[in-house]
Amino acid sequence: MIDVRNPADGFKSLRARISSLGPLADGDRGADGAPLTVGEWALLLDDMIASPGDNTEALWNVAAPGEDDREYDAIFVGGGASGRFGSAYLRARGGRQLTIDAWPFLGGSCPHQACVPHHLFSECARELDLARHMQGRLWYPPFDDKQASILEIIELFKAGRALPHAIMNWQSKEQLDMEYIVNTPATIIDEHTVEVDGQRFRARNLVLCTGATTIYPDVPGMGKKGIYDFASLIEDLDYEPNRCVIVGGSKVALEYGSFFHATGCKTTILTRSPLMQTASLHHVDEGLREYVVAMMADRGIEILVGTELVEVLGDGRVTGVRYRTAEGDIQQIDTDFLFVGTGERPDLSMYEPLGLKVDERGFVVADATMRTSVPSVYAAGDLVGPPMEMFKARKCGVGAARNIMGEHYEFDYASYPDFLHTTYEVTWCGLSEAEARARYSNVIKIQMPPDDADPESFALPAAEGSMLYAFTRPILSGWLKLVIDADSRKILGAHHVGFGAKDAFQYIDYLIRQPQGWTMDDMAELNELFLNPEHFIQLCRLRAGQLNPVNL
Ligand code: KPC
Repeated sequence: MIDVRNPADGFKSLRARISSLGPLADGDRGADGAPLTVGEWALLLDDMIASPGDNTEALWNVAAPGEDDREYDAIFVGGGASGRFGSAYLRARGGRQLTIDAWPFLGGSCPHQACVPHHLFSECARELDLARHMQGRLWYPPFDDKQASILEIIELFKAGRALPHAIMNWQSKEQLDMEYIVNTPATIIDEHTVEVDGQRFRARNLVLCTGATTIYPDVPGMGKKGIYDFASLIEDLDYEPNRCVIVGGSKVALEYGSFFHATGCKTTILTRSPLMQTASLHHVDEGLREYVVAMMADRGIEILVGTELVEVLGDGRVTGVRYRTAEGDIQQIDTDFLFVGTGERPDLSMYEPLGLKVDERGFVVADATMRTSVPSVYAAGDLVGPPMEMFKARKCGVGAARNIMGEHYEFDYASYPDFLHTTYEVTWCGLSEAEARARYSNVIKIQMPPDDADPESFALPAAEGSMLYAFTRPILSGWLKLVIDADSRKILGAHHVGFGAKDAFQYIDYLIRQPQGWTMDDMAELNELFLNPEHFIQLCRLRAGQLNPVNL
């Protein structure tokens, strides 16, 4: 073990080792006798991630005897978004926690393999899309897609990911006052006891936060080289793919497919259900869906709906796939890269001693207080099922912490704002137009472009980040819709395609879900920062004078 709290062990000897790993900027070098800085953590973690075999010692950040001898209120098994936020909240409430992670850093898969690289890829997809579209105009050079490399972007990410990891370890220790042990797995002994790095720890409660991993379709040829999911893509890709096939119609499939294709790697998506009509996405407006899918097809992505992967071809390495079409024929695509986006499930084998109740899909059953079927055991994040989203993971962890600390707190995540990225940012909340019409008799919408416009020549929304499209090919400049109950004037749903609206949707969702609702007149009273990405404020104001509002 390495005790990162201990000045002799953690500060002094570790600092000497860190210094040997690479150069440190002056601002990153910690003073003698002071805890590790973010820069020092980054060098250490970079080395631990790159050479796990040479870095098998656990990092201990645990109170020494006499420093805090209280019983632990909770052990968080897994230090990702749920475990870290739950731990921080419990600690802030005056409790005592211990967080354990098999990786050498806290923060989980988000900064290591999931949300952070995904956002880097989506930004690349947007930039590449613009560069390709604008090539030869203004200052844009001819677009050479041979210069856009999936492998190079992944390597860029891997070279930089130790920094966010370092911030998580540093912040959790120095600012949030958490106790943790990382770089070692936890073994569950019973509902109060966990063994870590050869030592047993006992707590009033356990909070299980170990996430989920991609499930691969059970078809012949699945073990070959050249098959990746979002995690193994980061860790294992070692060649530049020439042709991509994606199996699955999940958010991950749309997002990664848009990125791969934008780099010039021709991409085909094999999906059973139409994109964005899968059970995992709720409240998707059909107009928004049609625009998103049409714009993916416009860019040349092949989307084969109603299809099923039947075999992966190749001798050791993928050379093609065979799939069944909607009509029942068997077809083949030659490819050197198969990406799996068919959803995720947790591995619960480590929890066998607990005898937890599990649902029919394989997720841990937990109630709204995050309690599992075992009274002192809570579960949080991807372990309890969809949505596999950051807000849910973090708030589940916090919910468990609040209940453990004596508050009765229920977290209902049945309704939430949602988003994905293609080459656009796509955001939505509340009801789709069809859902609103099924529930209310007098629904109007504010939409751009309107249904009767020719979107190829209707140069709006021209939202922020799509102005260049608006002035070159208006249909590419985005799409928006606000759904309103004309009788009460309450906003029922908001739907947007175009860059920059995600921030606003966090707040719009909260406001329209208030018990008293939020009206188009309330929206019209806001002060827009013009030009703004989603135009909703000024468009509501244009209609707010009408006693009986009609479509815009
Ligand atoms: C940079 C960043 O916030 C992504 S990593 C988040 C991990 S955690 O704060 O534990 O949810």
